[in-house]
Amino acid sequence: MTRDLFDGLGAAASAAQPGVDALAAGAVVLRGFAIPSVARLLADLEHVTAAAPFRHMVTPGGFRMSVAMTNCGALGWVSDGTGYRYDAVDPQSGANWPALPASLMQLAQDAAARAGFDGFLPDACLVNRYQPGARLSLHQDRNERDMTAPIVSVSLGLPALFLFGGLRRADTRSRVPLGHGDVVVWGGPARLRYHGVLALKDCEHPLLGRQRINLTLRKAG
Ligand code: MD3
Ligand code: FE
Repeated sequence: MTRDLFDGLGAAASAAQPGVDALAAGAVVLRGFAIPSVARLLADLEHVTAAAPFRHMVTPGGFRMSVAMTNCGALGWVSDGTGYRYDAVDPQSGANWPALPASLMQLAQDAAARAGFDGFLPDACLVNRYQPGARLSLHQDRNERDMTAPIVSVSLGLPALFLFGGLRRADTRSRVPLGHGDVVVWGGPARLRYHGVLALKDCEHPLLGRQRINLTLRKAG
């Protein structure tokens, strides 16, 4: 049973570890893993958002996303009327995206290794900001070139209910609470599962106020 839950992950994840929840094959929640790094992460994020402010992108279908986004790293995720893509240039400034802060790179590599993915080298970090009512509808992340690399996500601020589906859009979804400091590694057989985020409840977080920030580190290129 335990073996099945961790299929596709390395030996490191198979050992029972405190604060580590297996969501499904290939998906591991590291509860509170980012807590020791939060102060540094937030300071580094200030620089990122000063250079590349949060904005509401538009879907290819013409809808304004309720989640505000920006990016750091060599590549950034962009959505506009022409579709979704990774681009080295922020279309709003015409400049390259700000560099991936070392603190974020280190955290992502440590988390990936803990889940059994040694040698994770992300080149893109999508930064999502949820204010009360913001949500992310069910989708797959499939614009990245190398599907053998995991995605590492870091949640900060207000808690959210994450929707975790299957490989088909119509598959049943479970709801997973993700709170401040939680880090999730999604790889192997979980990499292409449908997922989304329910509308953020209006609460106040002691450090971040009325928002949730989610960082997703990816190997996009
Ligand atoms: C499961 N972000 O940016 S992070 C996204 O909380 C995205 O902002 C959500 O989905 C957020 O694309 C969820 C968790 C996540 C990220 C990528 C995944 C879960 C995933 C890829 C495959 C399966
Ligand atoms: Fe996603």
